This record gives sequence, C-alpha cells and structure tokens, in this order.
Amino acid sequence: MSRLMLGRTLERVCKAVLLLCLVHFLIMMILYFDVYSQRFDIFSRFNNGRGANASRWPHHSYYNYSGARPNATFPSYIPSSEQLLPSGKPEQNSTHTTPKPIPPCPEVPPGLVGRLLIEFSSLMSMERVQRENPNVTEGGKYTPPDCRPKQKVAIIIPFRHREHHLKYWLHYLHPILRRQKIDYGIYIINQLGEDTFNRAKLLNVGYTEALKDAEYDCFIFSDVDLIPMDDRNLYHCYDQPRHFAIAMDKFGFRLPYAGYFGGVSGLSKKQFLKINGFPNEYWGWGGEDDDIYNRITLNGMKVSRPDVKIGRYRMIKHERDKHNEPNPQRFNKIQNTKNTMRKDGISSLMYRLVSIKKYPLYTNISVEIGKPPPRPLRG
Ligand code: BGN
Repeated sequence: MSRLMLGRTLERVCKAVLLLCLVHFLIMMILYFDVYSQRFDIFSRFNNGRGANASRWPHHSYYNYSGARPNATFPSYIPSSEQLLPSGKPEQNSTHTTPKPIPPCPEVPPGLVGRLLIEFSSLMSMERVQRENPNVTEGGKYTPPDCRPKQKVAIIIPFRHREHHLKYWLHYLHPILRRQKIDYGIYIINQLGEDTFNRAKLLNVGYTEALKDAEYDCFIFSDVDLIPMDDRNLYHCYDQPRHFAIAMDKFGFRLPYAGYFGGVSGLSKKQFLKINGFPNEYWGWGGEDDDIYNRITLNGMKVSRPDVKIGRYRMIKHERDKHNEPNPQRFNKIQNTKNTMRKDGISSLMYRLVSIKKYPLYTNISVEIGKPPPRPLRG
C-alpha cells in the first residue's frame, strides 16, 4: 500500500518536473525569438542602403524622413543616436512592436544655450564646417530627427564674392538651427556678372527657386555677414513679418530707427504674397529694406521683433562691395511704395537661371538678373 502511494507521489513529482521543463522551454523560446527579432531590426538599420547586405534588409521609412541618404558622409556603419530614433511613420514589413510616433517639436527647444561667443579671428575652412555638420544633407538641408517642426523654413542669402563670410555663416548657423529644431534648407542666390547688385531682386529669386525645390512655408532672408549672438532668436516665421537683426554691433546693439527692417527678416508664404514680394527695382545699396517695411505696414501688418537682449548680431567686417554703391534714387523710391508695390514685385519678377548646384552645406543658385535701366537724360 505504502509502495503504491510512494509510486504515485513519484509519478506526480515527475509530471510536475516535466511540466516545469516545458514551461521553461516555452519561455526560453519566446525570449529567444524576441531578442532575435530586435537584433534583426537593429541590424537592418545599420545596413540601410550602405553595406553589401543592404538590399537584404527592408528599408525603413524613417530614413527618408531624417534625410539620410546613400553615400552620405556619415561614419560608415556607426549609427548616430539621432539615426536610431524611431520615426512617426509606421514601419512596413515589420512584425513586431510599432515605433512611437514622433511628437511635435516643443515651442521652446530644450537644447538652446542662449548667448553665444561669436568671433571671426580663427581660421575657417569649408572642410572643417562640413566635418562639424555631418547631419546636414545635400543642398544644406536638415530635419530634426526626434520631433516634427510646424514649419518648413527656406533660408535665402543674397550673394556675390563673399565666400569667406559664407564659411563663418555656415559654421555658426548650422549648429544654431539644429538646436532650434528647425526643418530648413539653405539657398545662396548668387548674382552673376559685375553689374550693380540688387539685393531685393535676389531675395525674390530665392523665394521662387526655393519653392521649386520643396514646399516651404516660411522664408528667412539673411545677409551673409550677419551672425546671431543668441540662439533664443528662433529662425521660424511668426504671426506678423519678423525682423530678427534688431541689435547689431555696428549700430551699438540698438535699432538704428523705428522702421528698420534690414539684415535678417522672415515672412511666411502668405505674408510674402500679401505684399507682392519685394521690389525688383532697387539697384545698388540702400532703401530696399525700407520699401519692404512700407509694403508690410501699407498692407495692414506690423513688424514683430525679439527682445533687444536676444536680437543681437555680429557683423563680419568688410570693405564696401564694388558695384553696390549707394542708390541715389532710393530717397524718392521709398516715398512711392504705395504706387509701385502692386506692379513691381514677385508678380513681375524676371531673371535667367544659370545653374543650381547642391553642395553639402548649401544650395548655390546662380542667376542673371539684368542691370538698372538707363537713367533718363536731364533737360
Ligand atoms: C538706411 C537705408 C537702409 C539701410 C539702413 C542701415 C536708405 C533709404 C533712404 C533713407 N535706407 O538709411 O537701406 O539698411 O540705413 O544701414 O538709405
């Protein structure tokens, strides 16, 4: 009898041990496949479009979003922390957990540092600036990888013979814009030939050409020699046309006059079209920014500005440019904005596009914009 009891007990113990083994085996299998699938996924991210095995792994949509591309100058096979962040788009062909959607970018970006030390004495080379900004993609574009910005911003720089300034501008601005979580593209609008410079017409060209390239909704117009001294001066568009460069070193860090709108300004597409863009007929230095200011106020808008402590700028010192002499007609012209703005502007813009070159840190658009009309003979 007791033997029978012992036998049954032993049988039960054996069954229990067997069951435990089975459960243990099942848990091991689940864990094994889970870890394996994660490794599979990470591995595919390492190889996306780059390694010899790239085509074997599925393409993940977030690569398109972050703008990374084959042949990009990222260190090979080492994904940056930014690249490994999930995108807002669901991954196709994925059999496991869906990635977290990308949140909208915060109103105040968390990584800003405030006041910046800006100097132009250290040697600057384009290679150095390229090395410092590996996440900027071809044509000078960048999209934050970890949040969704509300606006897409085109930064337009009128240009002629200022390569030295451009290096500093790119050196300082790319990291600032990245910290500000701006989705942006940089467009250098290069006036070909040696005829009189026309800043506002080049800005109109920049607006037009940037829109052919991507669906921008905000346009920031910046001189190449102006560097913001505070990264809290956020380069996006506002409810009203924005004047950013309100406190330049050359004006003693003050606004030179109440209606000043020069240096760096920004308008949304809607604001820009409301004023028929900028005037095309200001040849040479001065007045075009005042005309733009007039257009803004005449169309019922007013200029918005940052705090004077934040809107500080350093200007890179330089000689006055050749072929950009003060325009003697500017005094008369700014009195007439009301009569000229409907016919002279983005609606009447004419130019010849000569080339578009995409460099690692900017897009260079070279154009012929003509020359000033002959002055009427006196008498
Ligand atoms: C103003 C210029 C602006 C220039 C600022 C700062 C004119 C128009 C006639 C009064 N305006 O005087 O274009 O940005 O100085 O340099 O010259």
